[in-house]
Amino acid sequence: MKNILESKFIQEFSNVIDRMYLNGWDERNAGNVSYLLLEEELSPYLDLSKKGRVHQLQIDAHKLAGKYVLVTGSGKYFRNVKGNPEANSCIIRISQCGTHAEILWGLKEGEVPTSELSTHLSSHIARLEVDDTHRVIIHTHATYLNIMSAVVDLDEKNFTKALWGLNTENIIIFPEGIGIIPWEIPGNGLIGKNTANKIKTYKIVLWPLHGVVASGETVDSAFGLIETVEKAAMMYMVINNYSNYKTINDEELIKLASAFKVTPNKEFIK
Ligand code: 2HA
Ligand code: ZN
Repeated sequence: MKNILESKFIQEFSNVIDRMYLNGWDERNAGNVSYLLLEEELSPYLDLSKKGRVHQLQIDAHKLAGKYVLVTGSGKYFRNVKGNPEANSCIIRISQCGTHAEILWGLKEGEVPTSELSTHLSSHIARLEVDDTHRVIIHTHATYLNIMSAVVDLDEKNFTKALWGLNTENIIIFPEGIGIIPWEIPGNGLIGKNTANKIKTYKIVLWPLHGVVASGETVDSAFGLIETVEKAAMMYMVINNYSNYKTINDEELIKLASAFKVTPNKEFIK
C-alpha cells in the first residue's frame, strides 16, 4: 500500500484547512470539512476489504451508500490537522442502508467525525442531486461574513446584492447569490436540514452569527468561493465607514453576467 499521507487528497484537504486556520477563520475547534473520495483514488492507499469501527449516523444517508468521505474529527482543531491528519480526521464509508458509517482510517478508538456530520452528509446529498461532479463541503467561521450577518438585514436578495455590488467578478463567481438560514443551534438537528435545502440553489449558505457552509467540485472551488464572498464582506464592512461610496449598479451587473455567460438569480436581478 502507498503512504496515504502523501496522497493528493490528504494534501489538498490538510492544506486548505491550514489556510483557513491562518486566515483566522477557525479558532479552537471551529470549522469542519468533508471530501467525497472515489474508490479508485483511495484503493492504492487503503485495504478497502477490511471492516472499520461502526459510527451511527443521525440522518438517513442511504443516498450516499458505499461512498467514502474524508472528514475532520469532532472537537479537533484546524490548527493541528496539517501536522497530523490521521489524529484529526478520518475516512468513513457509508453503509448500504445509510444508518451508519465505518471509520476505516484516522482518529483513535472512541473518537468520532465532526458534530456537523449530518449537515455535511445532507449537503452532499443535496448537491449531488443538482451536480454529479460535486465533492466538497466546507464549514468555516469566516470573520467578515459573521460581522456582516450581525449588522445587515438577513434577506438573501439584499445581502447578495451588497456583495455583488462591491467586486466586479463576484456575480460571475456566485451568480445564484448567497443563501441564508435562520440562526440555529449547531450540531445534528435542524441546521443540517435547513442547510441542505438551501445548498441545492446556493453553493454557499450563511449561518448568521456563526459561519458559512460552501460546496464545490474541488477543494479549490469550495475554498475559492468562500474567499470571494468573505472578501466582499470585508469590503462591505470597511466601506460602510464612508458616507458616499460607489457600487456596481444593476445595469452593469447584467452586462457582466451576459459578458461571462452566467445566469444570475432571477429573484435578485432582472
Ligand atoms: O465543529 O464549527 O459548527 C465546530 C463547529 C460547529
Ligand atoms: Zn461552526
